[in-house]
Amino acid sequence: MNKQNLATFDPQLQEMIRKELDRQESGLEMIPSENFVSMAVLEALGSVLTNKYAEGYPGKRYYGGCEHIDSVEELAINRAKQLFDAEHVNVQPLSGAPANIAAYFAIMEPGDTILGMDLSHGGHLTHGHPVTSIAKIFNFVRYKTTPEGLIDLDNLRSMAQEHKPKVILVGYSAYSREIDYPAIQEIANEVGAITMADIAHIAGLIAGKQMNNPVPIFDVVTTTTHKTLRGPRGGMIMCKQKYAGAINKSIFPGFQGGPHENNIAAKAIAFKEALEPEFQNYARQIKLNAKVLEKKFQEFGYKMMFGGTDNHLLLVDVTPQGLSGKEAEKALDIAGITLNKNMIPDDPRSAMDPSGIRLGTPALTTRGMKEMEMEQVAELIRAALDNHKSEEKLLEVRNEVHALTKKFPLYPELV
Ligand code: DSN
Repeated sequence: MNKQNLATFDPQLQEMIRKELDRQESGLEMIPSENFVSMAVLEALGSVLTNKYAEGYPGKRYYGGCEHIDSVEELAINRAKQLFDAEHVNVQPLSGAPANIAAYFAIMEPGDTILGMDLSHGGHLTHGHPVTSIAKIFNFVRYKTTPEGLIDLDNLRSMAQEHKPKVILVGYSAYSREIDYPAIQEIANEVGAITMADIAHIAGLIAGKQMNNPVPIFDVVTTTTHKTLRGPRGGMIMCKQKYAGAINKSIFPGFQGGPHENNIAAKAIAFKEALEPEFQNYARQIKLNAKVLEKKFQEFGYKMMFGGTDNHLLLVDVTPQGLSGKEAEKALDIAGITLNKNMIPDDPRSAMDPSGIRLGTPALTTRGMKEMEMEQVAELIRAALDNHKSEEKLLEVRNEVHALTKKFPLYPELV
């Protein structure tokens, strides 16, 4: 076995990691699906649990030597159940897309119809975008938001009556409003559909009791664990007991092989962190910070989609500022502010060069930034957008960004 550490064995790679750490430390991370994990989560990810094969589930494995792995996985499951009030939890999905795909196969047959939100209105690729492989297997019918940015329940009801879907899917990756789960469940009951929610973006806000929780109501709920939930990169499925067997079989042996138990241990740590009362303050602050951005953007006259935000993110059409989403992303990148270009509802432009930008507050809130800093962040965004043609001005903004982030050290243990 190689006995050298990373620094001596592979300084080339270590330097790449150091540069990425420096980028994360010195910039303003505003991609709403990103966050910064704790040292305890990092430690579990780098633990010897990565060495172990454990196909199967606790108590029913295809390999020997799983007694400690079983304890780890059971701990993660029990903490997730407590956190979300779930009847059944599968912590093995490798990430959000595999979780969604496995869930579809657990509750549908090929050719079945599923009603999901249009991508440009905030849905996700795995919610049936035609470019995905699953769109060839299931019949995705897409609903949209109203011009005011709401989910039109009357329209959803008539679409459900017309298409008789096997599944109604909610939960979005670029939508900034709350979701009325009981109302959706009522529509599903009327047409005999299974309800599914993908809460990947808002799981931390739900765990922190700042947004409605679909888990006790809906049949199946999928999530990632690395966004607002602030755990390791990974996925999870929660469901009613009646779907437990189908969900488990769909994950393994249906789609995946050996679970990544180092990752599952890191999930268990993130769930313990999210069960602490302090996490509720964190989730509350994410929303307060997003509201400050909303207020400032209103002052600037920015065109916010869905009329603003109830969660951690904002979707802004930057066309009136005289640039595309791609140009805005690039200018902000030069200024040290990281976010992503994004389609706006019924975007006339393409996905690679759309009209909007999507930004959020979970990562900056983890650093300890509050309302006062958000006011400054909004001004920095405006300065970058207003000066997007001047590299010199963008670099001046970058200096201000560095001065701000210096006050909020991220991983002092690692520098
Ligand atoms: N890629 C994630 C996001 O940024 O929203 C969703 O999978």
